[in-house]
Amino acid sequence: MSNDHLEHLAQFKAALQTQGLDAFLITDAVHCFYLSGFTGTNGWLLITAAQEQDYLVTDFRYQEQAAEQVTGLRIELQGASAVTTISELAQQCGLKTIGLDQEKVTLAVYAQLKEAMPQVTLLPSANPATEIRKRKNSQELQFIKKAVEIADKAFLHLLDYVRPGLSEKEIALELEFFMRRLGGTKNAFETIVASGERSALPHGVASNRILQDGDLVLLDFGTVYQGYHSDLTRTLYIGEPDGKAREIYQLVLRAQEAVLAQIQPGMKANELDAIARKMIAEAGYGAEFGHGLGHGVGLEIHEKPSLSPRDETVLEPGMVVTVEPGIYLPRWGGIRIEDMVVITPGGCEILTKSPKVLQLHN
Ligand SMILES: [Mn+2]
Repeated sequence: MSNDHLEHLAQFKAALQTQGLDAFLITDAVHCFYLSGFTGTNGWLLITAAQEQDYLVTDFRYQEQAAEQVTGLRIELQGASAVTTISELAQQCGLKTIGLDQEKVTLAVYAQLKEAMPQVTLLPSANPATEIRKRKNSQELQFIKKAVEIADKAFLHLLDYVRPGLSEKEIALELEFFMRRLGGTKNAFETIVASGERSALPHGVASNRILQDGDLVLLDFGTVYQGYHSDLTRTLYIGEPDGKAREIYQLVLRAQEAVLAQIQPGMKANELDAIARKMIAEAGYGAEFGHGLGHGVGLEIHEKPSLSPRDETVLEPGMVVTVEPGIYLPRWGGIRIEDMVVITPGGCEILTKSPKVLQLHN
C-alpha cells in the first residue's frame, strides 16, 4: 500500500518552513499514514522543517511492518515511552520549537512532553497536513474512485434486493457484506437505512423497522479502499410515489443538479451551498434543509473543505467533495441525494454513477 507519502512529506516540510517551527509532532494514525505510509495503530512522527532526517516512533510490535511500509523516515523503536524517545530526538536534533497538532495531541501527552523537555517550546498549532490533504493527487483519486465504484455496485444490488418485509438492519447487513466482498475494507461510517417517518432523521442508522409499501427509504453508506472513503446517498419510494414525494424529490434533484452544473474552481465553498439553499428556500423548504450542502472526503469521511454557509475556502482542482442537499419533514419523511465529485480545471468530474430514481418496483 502506498499513498505517495513522500510527496506529502515534502509538501509538509515546505509548509513547516513558513511557520517558523523547527519541527512538528504528529500523534494520530490518519496523519501518520498520510505522511509516512505506516498503517500501524501506534506511530508518532517527528518531522523537521529544515533538517534532512525525519522520524517515525513506534514500538516492538510494528518493527517489521514499519520497515516494510515506511521510506524516507528513520524508524525509532520507542524506549520507556514514545514521549521519552521524542524528547531524546529533540535534543539530538537541537530543536527549540516544536509544533503540536492542536486537534489531536491530548492534554495528558502535552503535559508529559513539557515535563520531558522543559528546554523546548511546545506550540499547539494547526496541522499543515489538513490543508495539504484537501487536494488529492492522482494515486489518491484512484483509490477514491475505487471506493465510489464499490458503493455504486452495491446500490445497483440494492435496487434488486430492497423490498417490503425486510428490516432496515437486514438491508444494512446485505449492503455491508456486499461491499466487503468487492474489496472494501470497512464501512466508511455507520450505515444509514431510514424508512418511513424515520427518513426524516438525516442520520437515522438502521433499526429493526420493517419496510412497507408507501415508505420512503433513505440509504446513506460508503466503504473504504486503501484508506480512502466513499459516501453515497439515494432515496427510494416503495411502490407508487404520491404527489408530495415526487415534488420534494424533484426539488432536491434540481438543486443538486444545479450545483453539479455550476461547480468551478475559483468559487467559494459557501457559494455552492448558496445555490442549492436558495432554490430550496424559494420553494418553501429552507428550514427543512438544516445541514450543509457537502463536505470533503478522503482518508476521513468528513474533511475540509466543508460546503457550508460559513466556509469560504476557494475551490481548487483535486478537491473531492460531496454534494448532498436534503429536505426533512418530521412525521412525514426525508429525501436526500448525494454524489461525490472531484473539482477539475474545467468544472468537476462526477464520480458517483448510481442512478437517481425515486420509485422502487420490487
Ligand atoms: Mn456525506
